[in-house]
Amino acid sequence: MEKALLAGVCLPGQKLRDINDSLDELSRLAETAGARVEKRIVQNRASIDSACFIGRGKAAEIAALARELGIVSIIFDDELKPVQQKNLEEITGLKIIDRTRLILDIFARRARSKEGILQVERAQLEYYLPRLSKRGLSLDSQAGGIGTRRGPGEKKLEIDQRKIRDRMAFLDREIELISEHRKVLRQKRAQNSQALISIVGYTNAGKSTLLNLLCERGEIYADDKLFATLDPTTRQVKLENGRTVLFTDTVGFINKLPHMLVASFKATLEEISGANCLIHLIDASNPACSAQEETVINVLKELGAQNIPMITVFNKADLLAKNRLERLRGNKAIAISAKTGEGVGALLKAVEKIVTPKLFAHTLSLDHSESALVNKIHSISVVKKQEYDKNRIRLKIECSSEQWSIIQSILGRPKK
Ligand SMILES: Nc1nc2c(ncn2[C@@H]2O[C@H](COP(=O)(O)OP(=O)(O)OP(=O)(O)O)[C@@H](O)[C@H]2O)c(=O)[nH]1
Ligand SMILES: [Mg+2]
Repeated sequence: MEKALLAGVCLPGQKLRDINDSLDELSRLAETAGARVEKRIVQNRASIDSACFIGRGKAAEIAALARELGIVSIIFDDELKPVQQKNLEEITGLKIIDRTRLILDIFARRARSKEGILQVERAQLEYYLPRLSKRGLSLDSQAGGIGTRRGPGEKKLEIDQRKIRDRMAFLDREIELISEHRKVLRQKRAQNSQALISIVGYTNAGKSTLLNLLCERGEIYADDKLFATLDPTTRQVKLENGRTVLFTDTVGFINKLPHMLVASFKATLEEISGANCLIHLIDASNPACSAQEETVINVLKELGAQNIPMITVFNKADLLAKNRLERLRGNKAIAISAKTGEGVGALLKAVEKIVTPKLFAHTLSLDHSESALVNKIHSISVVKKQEYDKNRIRLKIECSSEQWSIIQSILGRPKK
């Protein structure tokens, strides 16, 4: 494993505790990418140095220390400007990686679907483009991430500026097609009155674990890793009232989420902005959970999803002290454990309340020649009573106004 040093800056008004929480997270990101963190350094500064991010002297000091400890890369907790990165490389002679690059590399390793791979590549190219030297992108800086193992989303990127621009335009068109396709799927679901519930939250909050629990299949990849999930997964779940709804688990958010990822993951993130209801899952056992909650709310605003009905859910209740759990529940919060299933019934009730449309009672009287339609009516509405007499099949049903229109069109005429 390659050794790395983490570097952060503490500006006036910032709390050292928050900087340390952020470095803890950076450390997990670095480990996920395959590095071993040997040391962290935080510099107190009045402002960011426009040329080197940290002071030039500090950079030289870090380089000397790194050499002594056999460290090969310095990872900065913020996105560096291209010029800062270049200057730091020159001063230290070491690999300079920033938070954005680290996250992009992890995304590239995790991407499995065509959609994920295209979107990651689009974000990577946007990151690399302003970092190209006149000579073109040096292969060094392209291979300059942590480790050498390549994932399916990681490929050798184009090195010519013009070619990169062409490729980005091509990717934009492909992503637009995926986005259109997803839109059609969402419209179809809406026509079938199937509600879409999107599980959102900070990375590692337990979103995939919850979806596994809900669909009782246990096949969705969940792991104690950051960005375990990139591709959205949708599963049908039957609520207690018999209604079938769809739950989607999608990519998690993180503090300082690179803007190019939000932009290029458009197709994936529309599963959130097109949902009927959001479950905001919070890892209540994480000491930084309030800051994480705020980050998620801000990203949701960026996606234009702030007005979708949202249920806030505190997860990992099994790890919480009893008094904390009692306090949460005393405040009427929904606290669950996606691991043990505790509290999940209350969550499903809350979902049911939001997504269940107003139902109306109707009576249908069908001819025996129309008996083939009875199964269809069952699949669309809740059949309360079904009777056969000599001449007719009589049904008492409950359904929404949209479902009633569908039933009427199936029967080919208004039928009372
Ligand atoms: N103790 C405990 N662990 C949990 C619970 N829910 C999830 N976990 C663990 O938390 C880790 C992350 O879970 P995931 O379901 O992969 O989290 P995620 O939100 O999908 O994460 P990303 O896909 O990375 O965004 C895993 O190790 C889970 O086993 C819970 O209720 N209690
Ligand atoms: Mg996941």
